[in-house]
Formats: sequence, C-alpha cells, structure tokens
Amino acid sequence: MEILQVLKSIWEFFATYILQKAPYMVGFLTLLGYILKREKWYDCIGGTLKAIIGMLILNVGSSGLVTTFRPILAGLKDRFDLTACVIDPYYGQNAVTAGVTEVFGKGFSQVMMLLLIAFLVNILLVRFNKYTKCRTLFTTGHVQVQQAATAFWLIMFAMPALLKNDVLMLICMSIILGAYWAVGSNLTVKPMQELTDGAGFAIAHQQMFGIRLGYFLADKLFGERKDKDGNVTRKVKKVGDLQLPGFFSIFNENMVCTAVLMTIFFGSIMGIIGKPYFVENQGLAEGTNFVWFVIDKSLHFAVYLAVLQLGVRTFVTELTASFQGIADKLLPASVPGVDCAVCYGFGDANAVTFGFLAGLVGQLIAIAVLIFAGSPTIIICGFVPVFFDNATIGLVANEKGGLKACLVIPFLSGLIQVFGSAFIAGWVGMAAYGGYLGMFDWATVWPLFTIIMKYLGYIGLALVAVILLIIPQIEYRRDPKGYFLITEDYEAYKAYKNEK
Ligand code: ASC
Repeated sequence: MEILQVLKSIWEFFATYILQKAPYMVGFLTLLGYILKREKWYDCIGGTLKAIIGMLILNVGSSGLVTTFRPILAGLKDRFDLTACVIDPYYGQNAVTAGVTEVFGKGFSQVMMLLLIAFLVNILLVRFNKYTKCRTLFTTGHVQVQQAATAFWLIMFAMPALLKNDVLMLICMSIILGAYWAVGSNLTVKPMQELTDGAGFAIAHQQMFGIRLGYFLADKLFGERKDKDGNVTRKVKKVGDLQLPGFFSIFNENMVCTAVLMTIFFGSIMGIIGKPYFVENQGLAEGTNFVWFVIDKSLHFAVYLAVLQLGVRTFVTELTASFQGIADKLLPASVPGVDCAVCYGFGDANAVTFGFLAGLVGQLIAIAVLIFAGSPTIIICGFVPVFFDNATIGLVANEKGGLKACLVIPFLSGLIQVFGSAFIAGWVGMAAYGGYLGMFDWATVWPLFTIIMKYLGYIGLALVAVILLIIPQIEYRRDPKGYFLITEDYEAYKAYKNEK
C-alpha cells in the first residue's frame, strides 16, 4: 500500500510538472537521451539545463506574443459588444471546462486521463514502428491538454453511447487521439527535415495536417519544375530571394520588416478600437500618448519573435542530439515532435510575417462572409491560430513554392480556419460557451472525424482509426528506402535522393 502510494505521488508529480510542461518534458527527454548515450554526468546536467532554459526562453517569446496581441484582437469583440465564438486554444479550453459537466455530466479530470492514455498510445505506435511506420513522439504538453479537452467534447458529442461506460469511452478516445498525435506529427517529418536541412525534429502542434497539405500544394501549384534535360521550366522565388530596391530594401531585414508591418496592422486595429477602451480595460494611463503606445506595442512583436528564435537556437541541438540516445535504445528511428514555433529559427524569417498577414486577411474576409450571410455562429479571430498556424504553414510553403505559395496558401488556410471552426463549434455546441480551439487541424480533420463518427457510430470510430493508421503506411510504401533514412541519417538520405 505504502509503495503504491509513493508510486502514485511520483506519477502525479510527473504528470503535473513534466508531462504537461513542455520545457520540463523536453528537459526530461534530453536527460534520458544523454543518459542512454552514456554521456558524462556533468554533460548530462549541462545539456539538460540548456534544453530547459532554451525552451523557457522560447516560452517567453511565444507567451509574450500571445499575452500582448491576443487582448488586442479580443478587444475588437468587447469594443463592439459582439457575442461570438473566439477561435483560440485557451478560449477553447475554457469553453470545455465551463460546459463539459453541464452538457455531458463529465469532469475535466477525465480529460487528463485521456491525455495520459493517448500519450501511451503515441509511445506504443512509435515503439512498434517497424509495423506502424510512426516516427514521432509528441512533447508539447500544453497543446496536448487543449487537444485532449476538445477531442473529449467532440467524441462525446459524436458518440453519446460511450457516455454509459467511462473505461470504454476513454480507451476509444485515446486510440483516436493518440493515433492523431503519432500520425499527424509523422506527416511533418519530411517538410521539417527539408526546411531545417536535417535538424532532426518534427512538429507536434495543431496544424500538422495543414503543414503537409501546405507543403504538397506549394509544390504542386508553385514548386520548381524541370524538363527532361534538367532545365528549370518553373522557377521558385523565395521570400529570402527578394532584393528590394531603394527605400524598400529596409524590408530585407527581418526585424525591420516585422516591426513596420505589425505597426501598420496592429496600429489600424488599435485605432479602430480607440484609446478609451485601452484606458478602461487594459490599464493604459489616461495621460499616455496613444500613438507612442501603439508603436511601442507593435515593436514588441519583433522583440518577442527574436526572443523566440534565440530560445530555439539554445535548445534544438541539445534535444535532437540527445534524442539519438532514445532513438537508439528505446524508440527506433524516431525524432521528437516539438512546438511549431521551433521552426521559426529556420528558413526565411520574413516568411513567418508574410504567412501570418496572408492568413489574417483570409480570416477577416471569412468573418465578413459569415456576418453578411447571416451565419448563426460568428467567429472572432484569436491570435494563436491566426499567427502560429499561418506563420508555420507560410514558412513551409515558401520553402517549396516561394513567395506566391507563402501568400496564397496561408490565405486559404485563414478562410478554412474560420469556416471550419464556425461549422464545428456551432454544431457541437461549443460556440455557446464562447470559444473553440480553432487551429487548422481542428477546423478540418477533426470536424471530418466528428461527422464520420456521428453518422456511423462504432463503425465510424473504427474507420477514423484505420484512416489515420493507413497514412504512414502509404507514405512508407511510396519510398521504403528513404522513409526511415530521412530521420536516421539525413546526409545519406540526401545523397540517395540525388542519386535517384
Ligand atoms: C498554441 C498554444 C500556444 C501556442 C504556442 C506557440 O497552440 O496553446 O501557447 O500555440 O505553443 O509557440
């Protein structure tokens, strides 16, 4: 009994302070990896600390962006007294907390159980990747909490029969969610290895299908093409290739470009909201010059982005180098799945800004359409989906299809995020609680899963699991030789590709 108690406490500590807190999860994996690699004890400690600190720095950047710019977009809603559903992971999580007991008679603690079991499913799928072909382990705990909460709601809505048996319900949910984590992040391996020239990580976030789709479309619609003799027939001009003349050359510098564009953009929104709102609701002192306030806030966008990139540089090599130990000893041929912001340290820095702005235009147009069409659910854009999804998708699209892809594909993604979220949040009743997760995959693939399960019941559930698990098999069959080589030895993979 005593021992059980101790084990339970250890487990609870692990679940609360490590599993759900990305920096410590990354630190834990780094330590485990270095120990498995039999590094010297002081190198283990040094590397682990560097990984944790790097992730904490990244968090300073990303939460700085979120806490500074989310209230500005949300201010539009308050200022004009709109009752609408905000698409944002944190609003989505609050909506689940507020509504789950009322609507389904279940508590949030079951969401945490779901998270743990789904994570085990993810580990097993990677462990047995000889058969499953899954190569990636999710490490972004805060995102897993948000997704577990939303999946919990969607699946209960789709399959009310499960409500009668908690154990069966959690098992069914975990299979779908765990498979989504393993398969979704696995889809990002190729785009990320190409973007980072083999840095050795995948994305474990909320737009993983979006990344792969963006990568695919960018290549199909805008990618480089050669004729039989190897002459380039369609050339790709990337964001980084732009050499702007005269005055515009200041935009070649990432910080300047971000600062100017964000000042124009957030300046306009803050101007529309007006100073009195900020005085009343956000603690702005009455006497402060509003123009200065707007500029100061907007410049911080570039600041947080730079901080974020510093964090990435600090921890990425530690995590991926140590993960070799885990890949060699525990999870063969695997790479860690990390926060989407990690890729902002790679590729053309300005693609992040362009992707975001194009996605925002898409979202604003979609919202206007919803309003004019008299949609029963109106969406307000939240900062997290509009920035983190579209910046990531834009970055990947730019790498494959250049500037045009970096603008067109996030623009389409912006439209889809709003329409998809309006549909699903209204249908399953989350809009009534004020928010929905709203990130790309949760406005596309998850609504689709929900429809399949709602109309086909248990057969639908099995169908969703099969659809998910078949995806890595298809990718594997298309390139059996390169499939594991790309994670195990990227240089050899490139040589093999060139040969082909
Ligand atoms: C999310 C979420 C965040 C951000 C962050 C991006 O989905 O909940 O806080 O994206 O992970 O770095």
